[in-house]
Amino acid sequence: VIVNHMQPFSLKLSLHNGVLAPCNNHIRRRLSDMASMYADQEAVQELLQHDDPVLYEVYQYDVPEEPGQLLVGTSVIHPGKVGSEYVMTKGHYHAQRDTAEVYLGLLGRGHLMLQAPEGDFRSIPFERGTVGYIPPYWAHRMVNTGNEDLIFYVVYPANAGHDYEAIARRGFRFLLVDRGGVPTLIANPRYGQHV
Ligand code: PAN
Ligand code: ZN
Repeated sequence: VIVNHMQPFSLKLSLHNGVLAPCNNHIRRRLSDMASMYADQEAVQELLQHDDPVLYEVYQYDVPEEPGQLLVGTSVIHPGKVGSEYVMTKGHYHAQRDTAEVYLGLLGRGHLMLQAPEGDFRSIPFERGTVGYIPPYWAHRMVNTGNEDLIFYVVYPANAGHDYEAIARRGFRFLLVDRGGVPTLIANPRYGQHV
């Protein structure tokens, strides 16, 4: 008996620019959408006086958010820094904490930062061909440490949902900053103290 009438489908993913077609959910995140998340608030204000740049984009093909379904999408993080901190995603826990995710690097260079609720932290270097496995319960954020777009493909349970609140409030334990051209992890001086 067929209980699920959803039809099979295919999408085209551009391996050059990450665009997914068709795409029914295109998200653009600007600096003003995550201004409080960068450590150097003077640099944020300085940048916002001139411009409100798009920092990253997500192309996703939404399907019903029910158990058993999978969401697929690409993320394109543009290169750059806010102060000495590299451009990054907001980062989140899945609202449904016991859901995992897979990231596949397609273009560019970066680091996948992961943090468990107890504070355990990992940073995984990412490049074309890297497969990152994000286990259930781990918060995750991608950082573009290169000078071109960082593009990666993701697959995760459609009922996972996103909890941005905890990361917006506490941040990650470490920041990824440019120290003389070398991506370097430093302790986050504001960890646990965001507004
Ligand atoms: C990814 C992320 C995407 C953007 O699809 O949602 O890279 O990052 P933020 O959602 O943290 O802004 C994913 O992890 N989905 O679950
Ligand atoms: Zn996720």
